Amino acid sequence: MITKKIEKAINDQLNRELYSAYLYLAMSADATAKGYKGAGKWFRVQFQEEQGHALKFYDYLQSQGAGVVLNEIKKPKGTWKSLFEMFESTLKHEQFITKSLNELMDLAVAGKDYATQALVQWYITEQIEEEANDVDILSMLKMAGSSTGTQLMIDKQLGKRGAAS
Ligand code: OFO
Repeated sequence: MITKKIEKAINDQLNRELYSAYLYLAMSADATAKGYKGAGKWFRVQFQEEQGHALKFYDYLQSQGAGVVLNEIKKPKGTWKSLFEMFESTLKHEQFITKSLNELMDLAVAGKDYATQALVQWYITEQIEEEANDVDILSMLKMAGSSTGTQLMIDKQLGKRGAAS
């Protein structure tokens, strides 16, 4: 059983995860349209991962007999100037998600809600990997600079990303 306060906070986080999915689908479309098929695939896998994150909160709410509230999902931006800008926005967004998960954890700790703490810990651990991946990709893109050849090599590498688990 979870409190109404935690229920509302989880529903807000569920909406953020759905927005994340939406944002990465927009990036996938833009990258593919610009000829970066590898990045297009990378973001499509990320879109699927975020849907999984949203569903994990959804299932938890239902397992607790709490209500699922599906709010409006904000419209994401549609175009980015470069792959670098795209991954810069990705890292910034993930840092925002980490912050919101930390706040959710604070609420769960304050309410001595151990089940929610265990759930949110899973996401916090996942965020370490997500942010590290973005930092790695950004540093590769920084090294590539304006070299189209190197950017295309990185794009090819991004396209090797496997399906979402
Ligand atoms: Fe991109 O991470 Fe969800 O939580």
